[in-house]
Amino acid sequence: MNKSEICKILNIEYPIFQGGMAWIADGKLAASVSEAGGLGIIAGGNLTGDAVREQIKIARGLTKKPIGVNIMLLSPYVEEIAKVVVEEKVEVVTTGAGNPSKYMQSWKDANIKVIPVVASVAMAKLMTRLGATALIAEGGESGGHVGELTTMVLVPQVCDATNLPVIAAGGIADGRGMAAVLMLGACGVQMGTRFLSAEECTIHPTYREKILKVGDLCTMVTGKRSGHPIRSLRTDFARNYSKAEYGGVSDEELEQMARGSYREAVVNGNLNEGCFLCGQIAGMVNKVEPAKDIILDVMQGCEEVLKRSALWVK
Ligand code: TUI
Repeated sequence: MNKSEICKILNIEYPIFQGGMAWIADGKLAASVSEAGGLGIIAGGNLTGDAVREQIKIARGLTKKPIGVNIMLLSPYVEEIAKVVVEEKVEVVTTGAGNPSKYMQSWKDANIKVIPVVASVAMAKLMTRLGATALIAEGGESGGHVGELTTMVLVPQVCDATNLPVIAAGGIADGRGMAAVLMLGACGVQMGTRFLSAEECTIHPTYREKILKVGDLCTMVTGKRSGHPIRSLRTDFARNYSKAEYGGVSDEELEQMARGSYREAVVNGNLNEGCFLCGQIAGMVNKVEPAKDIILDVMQGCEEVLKRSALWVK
């Protein structure tokens, strides 16, 4: 395949980002993706600034290639992480779950390439105006915090609203998905759920087994009442949370149920108290393999369908 514009801007080989999955995307996973030619991204999640710094150092010990840090804007440690990425001279910052406006100038001053996740055209326009390097347009098929729109409708509208390179995310796990979003105007993809099956991804065996086994209807969205909708596996925990949400349980009790639930899933594989974040595409993730093989499989699959696509025209 020809080189994507985002590869030239970021100095990477393949236009594939690994999503900054909270509690999951550590320095080891990020380094393996970057080393394989994609962009590995360390999840800031709810880590402290120093914990993020430690993961950056781990990644730097494993690869010389560019790496990214995702800053989850609802984190209580967002201010310290915003400084750590500058001090550690991280090449790329992605943001999620909010508006990163107040940090953009300081990152740009440090020559960091800033690539916010947007879930609406309005946010895409604002980020373009504030000098973002590129945008990640993430549809609600993704795992974790989701916006209103699907990838299919968000990506072309974001592409029309900006002159920046657009990376598509949400519901993409193979070459067909990648080819499809290239048709919508994107120049690359971000995948989270597919990388849950990477050999280098450290999650509890129960989490891993679920991802490999589940089918098309495996996820649900909870948390709409709190204003922070979250897509996760349809487990007993998610069903109970949903019942509580619509059954008049107090905000405090709901908060108590959710507290620590991402970590509980990733570290302890606890199906009763853990929230297993997962995208709708998990039904297509069936095999554990090195991050490198995942990237090559998606690139080869994409090239194959793009070549065949010429058959549609006279
Ligand atoms: O951020 C994600 N996915 C996530 S974050 C997360 S941890 C979390 N903890 C507590 C509450 C909520 C989440 C788990 N998964 N994806 C990127 C993403 N960003 N998806 C949607 C958005 C988004 C939504 C609204 C980005 C900007 C935005 O702007 C709203 C505004 O106007 O401030």
